[in-house]
Amino acid sequence: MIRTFIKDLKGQVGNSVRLCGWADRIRNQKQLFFIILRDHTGLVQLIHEKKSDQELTDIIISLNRESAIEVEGRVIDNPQVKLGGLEVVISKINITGASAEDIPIKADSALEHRLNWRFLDLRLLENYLIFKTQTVIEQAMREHWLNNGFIEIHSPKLMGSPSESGAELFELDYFGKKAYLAQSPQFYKQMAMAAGFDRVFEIGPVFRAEPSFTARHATEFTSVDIEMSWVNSHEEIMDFEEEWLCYIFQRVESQLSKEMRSLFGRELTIPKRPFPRIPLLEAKEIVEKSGHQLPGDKPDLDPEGERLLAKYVWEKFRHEFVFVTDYPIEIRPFYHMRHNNQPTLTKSFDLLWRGLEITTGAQREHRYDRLLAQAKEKGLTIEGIQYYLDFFRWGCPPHGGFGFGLTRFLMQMVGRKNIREVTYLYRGPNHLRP
Ligand code: AMO
Repeated sequence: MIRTFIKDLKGQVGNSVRLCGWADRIRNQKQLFFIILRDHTGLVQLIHEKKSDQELTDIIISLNRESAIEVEGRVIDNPQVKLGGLEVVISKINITGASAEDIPIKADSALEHRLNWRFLDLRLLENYLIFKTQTVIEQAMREHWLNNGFIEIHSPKLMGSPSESGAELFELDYFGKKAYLAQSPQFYKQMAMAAGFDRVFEIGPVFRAEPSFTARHATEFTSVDIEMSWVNSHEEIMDFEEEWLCYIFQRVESQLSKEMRSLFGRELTIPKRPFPRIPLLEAKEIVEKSGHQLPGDKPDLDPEGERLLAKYVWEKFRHEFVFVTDYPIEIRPFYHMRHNNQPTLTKSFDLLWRGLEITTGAQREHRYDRLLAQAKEKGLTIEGIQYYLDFFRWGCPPHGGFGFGLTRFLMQMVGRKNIREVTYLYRGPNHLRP
């Protein structure tokens, strides 16, 4: 008999079906057994009358919660059953993977404990929906890129020299030489512009040796990167990102809104264009006016500043997104292009969603002499990055792009407070297993 998914049972009333899943709950009553069966598509009530079949009764007596089972039975209408108004009368049951009696986690176990038993934690249907949402997000991203002339690249994650600054680098022994894990595909996506690929994207892992324990930092995460040629400013990159994000929202809304509402209690609002854009200098004034003193040594917004800015933007524009633009050169990498008329400011931006930074982007400096001067000014060892600087010596078009934290975006999309909850297997300073 072919397998039926629980979500499709409605169309099978009166028929015999084969179901595969986990014994979510088992209720042993005087004359009846009730089993709630779970597969990745939902939950259904199974029922067995004890005296009808002793052999079946014996099997069910031995069944532990969370065992993997295959069941055959007849689907019957029962409006009193809360789970979909139907139930399945068991005719055959096969315990294909018995579960040990003591399940090491409970629904209310602490997050750290649940992460140690991630395979069990992921069995929750809400957790499955997180990764289903991620799948739809990535599919939508790709659709939009393909409709707009992008091609996909896979750049190496083993590098002979750092891709961003020297900090946050994982170093490893590479046949007796030093190698590094890529912190970003930055240099290699720009190489595609020098190669004439025009528009590229990559979804892949990046590594940051940040000894950070916050709810929004991981040492390995999935970065979504794009780079596009023949742009005249960072404004065009922001325009592109807005359009791309709205497309993603529409796809998630049309495919998953019902499930998101019932499992996450979340209503999605498709953001309106244009998204507000505020230069960093002005953003800092807004934050300080609302009574928060920014730390003097770092010319950036701190997390509290980002939260207050989001509050201001919501009150003023009723918008959950804000682009913060024109960062000073001290806090931007050497490859960001500078404003012609204001050479201490870069043509760059961050995108915040409800106060969380999800993107960094910029127009890049593609003029060799200027790029070299900017690298020297930042104190970089030119020898190590000469291969990168060479990209700009034989005809490179003006270009720009962004890096987007997929996990952070997903966190906001599904309304979770911690990056650990939306990462399949989180990697942090204290997390290398499972
Ligand atoms: P940046 O370093 O800002 O920029 O990274 C881009 C985006 O990645 C996410 N992010 C993180 N997510 C989880 N854990 C972390 N430790 C972490 N660090 C960053 C954020 C961030 O906005 N090369 C540039 C991008 C570019 O200019 O194209 C870069 O890597 O969402």
